[in-house]
Amino acid sequence: MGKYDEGTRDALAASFEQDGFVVLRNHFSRATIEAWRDAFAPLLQPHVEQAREASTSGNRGPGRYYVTLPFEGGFADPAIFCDEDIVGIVERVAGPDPVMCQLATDTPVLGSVHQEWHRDTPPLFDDAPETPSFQLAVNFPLVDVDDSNGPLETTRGTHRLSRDEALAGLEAGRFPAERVPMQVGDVMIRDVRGLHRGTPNLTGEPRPMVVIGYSRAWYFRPEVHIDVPRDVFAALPARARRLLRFNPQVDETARTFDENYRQFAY
Ligand SMILES: O=C(O)CCC(=O)C(=O)O
Repeated sequence: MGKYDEGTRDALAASFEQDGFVVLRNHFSRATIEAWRDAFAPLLQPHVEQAREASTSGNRGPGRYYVTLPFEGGFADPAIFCDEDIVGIVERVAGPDPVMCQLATDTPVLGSVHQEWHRDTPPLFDDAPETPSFQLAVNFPLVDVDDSNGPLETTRGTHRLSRDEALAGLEAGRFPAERVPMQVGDVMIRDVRGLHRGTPNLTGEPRPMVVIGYSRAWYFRPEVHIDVPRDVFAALPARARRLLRFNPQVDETARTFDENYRQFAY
């Protein structure tokens, strides 16, 4: 049981088709997301310390951290990654039987700057940018996000254009930049080809944004994966297990500080 009926999911998918993203307001409970925030804080800290020791700041550009989440505890809750409304919309825009391929966070801290405008993936086929969606990101913040702490800045309708066309349209004002403030509990579903960028976090508090990646049934992204502990996998409902089918199963999750998903901007 989701929150939305089939007609509402159809309407949200239609809005996605047009804009390249859709925001579900107040979708998850604040208590659930605050538990994620509390579990996330100790995972970020070693990355910040490692960067400080190396006299840098950020593993994803200045003041910006990409941190993979271990697939365990609340982070492996099928009520989140297998949410019926979210998967219902993902299936409408990226086809039936999708694959979940990524569970991570993007966190700008004080000292972060504007990213370059970018998309997260190249087109599926050279010179054919208008293909239907094949790679989606589901984003939700672990803190309230407003102009002060680095809201995502995006554009509407650039997800099925070439990079050059999208950038020219942005420059000419045809696709105006739009900041997306989000409250804890809000969820954004976006085509990763939409032109977007991170903005600076001007506060002393990190701004973690979860990213769950979903791909078309046949699309495999070797640059990301989720280590799924066998015992966690075995306890999941069938639909959740199916979503995770391309991921390796492991005895236990690794705590690695070597984030190797570095090539993310196209
Ligand atoms: O965290 C954000 O607001 C955007 C991050 C982003 O677009 C990226 O790192 O690719």
